[in-house]
Amino acid sequence: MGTQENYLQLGTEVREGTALVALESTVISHGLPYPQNLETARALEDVVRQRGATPATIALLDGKIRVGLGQPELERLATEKDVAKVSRRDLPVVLARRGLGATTVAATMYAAYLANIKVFGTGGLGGVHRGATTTFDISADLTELARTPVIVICAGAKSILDLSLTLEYLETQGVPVIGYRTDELPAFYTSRSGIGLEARADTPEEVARIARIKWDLGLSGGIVVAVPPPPEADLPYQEIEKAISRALAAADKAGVKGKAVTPFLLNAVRLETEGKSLETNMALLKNNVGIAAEIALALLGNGTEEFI
Ligand code: PSU
Ligand code: MN
Repeated sequence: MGTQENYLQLGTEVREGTALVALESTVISHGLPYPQNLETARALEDVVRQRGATPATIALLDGKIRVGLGQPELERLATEKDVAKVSRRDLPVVLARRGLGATTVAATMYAAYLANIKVFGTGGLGGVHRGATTTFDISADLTELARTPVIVICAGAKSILDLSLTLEYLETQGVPVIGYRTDELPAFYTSRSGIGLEARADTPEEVARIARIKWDLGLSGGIVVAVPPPPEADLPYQEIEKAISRALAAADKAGVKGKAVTPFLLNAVRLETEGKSLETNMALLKNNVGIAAEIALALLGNGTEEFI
């Protein structure tokens, strides 16, 4: 791997583990409030371990991409005020200044690829923002999915985004979006979006098989596995939509731009829906990383019997 190794530091558990599951850190530093962010970061690692897989939480620290963090690093990410939000473009900049950085889906995918990790569990994906036709605000998560070979297990995306345009963009970029035990794109807090999906898988093995074939064919890039929130945490569509419109109006009024848009909206939605939405957020994260662990284990099987 040449000089890339100079910037990559794997934790002991990651070096020794199999069935690795990447976990992101932007959700810790910019997606959830303290102390639920720290509790969730720990709980997600535990869920992965309980399923027999190995968690690899990813962040930037002291000029290295750290893959597998200890408790002190998780605590710093959860509590420090000026943690950089690191997407693909920010990786070299924050490494050069040896800053503390929380990785987005895009940067976590790239780091996972460097560490040879194929599976990544998280909450929500970035996407095409509403009004992107004039703002050009399209998350780098989508272009990363087009080029980096990692399976991202998530609850779709929040409807702070234009979900139809997000799907169109992923189609253009050749990224399969697979509904996990569903035929409808989940909209993060709710299993309902009204948008149908053409691909579906009902078992981790089916997902592993699709991934194996994609990569065997030499098709570059990732795969989205979209998992609805667990039934007990599924919130009514109407309730969430109201909160999201208010959050969007607040962002518009405040003139928020660039990388600040998503954290601003996440925070505004959380304040609008206090309590319940946070519970849903934590529940779906745990559910998603558990499924990610199962997919990582399924990928270990060689799967040849399916092709005989
Ligand atoms: N959506 C969520 N929760 C999150 C994020 C998105 O519901 O925590 C985070 C993820 O890290 C994602 C990033 O990769 O925001 C996208 O930011 P942007 O839209 O600036 O690309
Ligand atoms: Mn953006």
